[in-house]
Amino acid sequence: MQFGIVNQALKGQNLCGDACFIKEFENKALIAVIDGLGHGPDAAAASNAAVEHIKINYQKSLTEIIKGCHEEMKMTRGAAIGIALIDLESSTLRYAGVGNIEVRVKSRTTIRPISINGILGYNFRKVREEEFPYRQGDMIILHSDGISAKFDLDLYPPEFLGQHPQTIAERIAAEFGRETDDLTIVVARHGKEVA
Ligand SMILES: [Mn+2]
Repeated sequence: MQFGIVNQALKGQNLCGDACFIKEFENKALIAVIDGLGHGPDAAAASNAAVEHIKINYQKSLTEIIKGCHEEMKMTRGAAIGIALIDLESSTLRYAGVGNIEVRVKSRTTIRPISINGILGYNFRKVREEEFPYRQGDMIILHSDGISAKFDLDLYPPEFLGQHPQTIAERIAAEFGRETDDLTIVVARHGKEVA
């Protein structure tokens, strides 16, 4: 898999309240993006608590991981979280999210994973885990609300979307990054883009 990552703190802050975690294992790739409530050290403490939990529990189901993060984050101010699991063996994409982490998928079919409302560590009731087909060349993007809601993959020409995920992540961050929040975007793709 190829990945592109941009994770930057709000201007004037030393710590980023957003965090991300990527793990490749057994023909799978797990991608998590976490946005600690607000910004600064307290937001970073919340998102880092989630990352520490995922680091040692990445092989569990997305539902179990999210429930575990919720328990770990109870002493923090909480966070939004989105976790995608790409399984190259079963050609599937699983997604579960709580709060305002956005997911975009570029595929031949329309795939639109959705996060449910809530704040992990605070008010959270259930997890909804969805499964979609994953084809070689499909591109998955997870981002925090540091990227404007105006961002749309259809605004970019297909030639551009065939470039390396890091190039894509940096351009989207430059063009749709909001100046009032921490920003995280992860772009992932396995193999060449299929038109
Ligand atoms: Mn945010």
